Amino acid sequence: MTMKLLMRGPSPFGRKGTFAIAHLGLSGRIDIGDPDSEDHIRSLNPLAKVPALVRDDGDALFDSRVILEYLDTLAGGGKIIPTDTGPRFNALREAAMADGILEAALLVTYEGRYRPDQEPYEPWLDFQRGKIQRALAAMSDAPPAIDLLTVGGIGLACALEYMDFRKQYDWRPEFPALVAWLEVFNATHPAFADSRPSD
Ligand SMILES: N[C@@H](CCC(=O)N[C@@H](CS)C(=O)NCC(=O)O)C(=O)O
Repeated sequence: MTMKLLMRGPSPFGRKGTFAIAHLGLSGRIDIGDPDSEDHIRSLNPLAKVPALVRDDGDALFDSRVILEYLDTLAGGGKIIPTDTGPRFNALREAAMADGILEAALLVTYEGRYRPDQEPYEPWLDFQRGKIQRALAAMSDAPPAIDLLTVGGIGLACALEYMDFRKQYDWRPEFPALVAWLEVFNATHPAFADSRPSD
């Protein structure tokens, strides 16, 4: 049985996985597709979130951080998660910060999606946008490496393009250094564009 990464097209957490698969040269070993149904993803992940990676034995791994660590192991280790202590924990902290941006951005989107008949609750949106703003400022001051790509850079690139896509936070005017960072990222890793959601 081939391994399969289950995700849904626009999922930024899923994109971390689809891009990492390409970047690590694992495309021939792992299929990518949608879950068959909500019940399907629930049966694999009680949290009912994508992505989930179904392994050869049918067992599923989640969440995206665990999946990226597994992909790194499959690729021989030390590729997107450094092995030396200093760089390793720096990359893991960057990844945690990027995931925090994504979580806050997702909550901004869900505020409208799951309360469709109500006025947006601005204090909650501001609270989430404050997290995004502070984390982007920190990452703009010390951006993740691009050439020696780690989970930190993967997470940040997915977070920035997710906010371009869903428009939860207009980050470009405020953070020109990150605009430049993303341009170099895309030029250095053309496979990233292939993982961009289309809808
Ligand atoms: N911490 C999780 C977050 C995954 C997540 O929030 N996925 C979203 C799609 S981008 C989802 O499945 N949401 C459905 C839900 O919250 O029930 C990860 O890193 O994989």
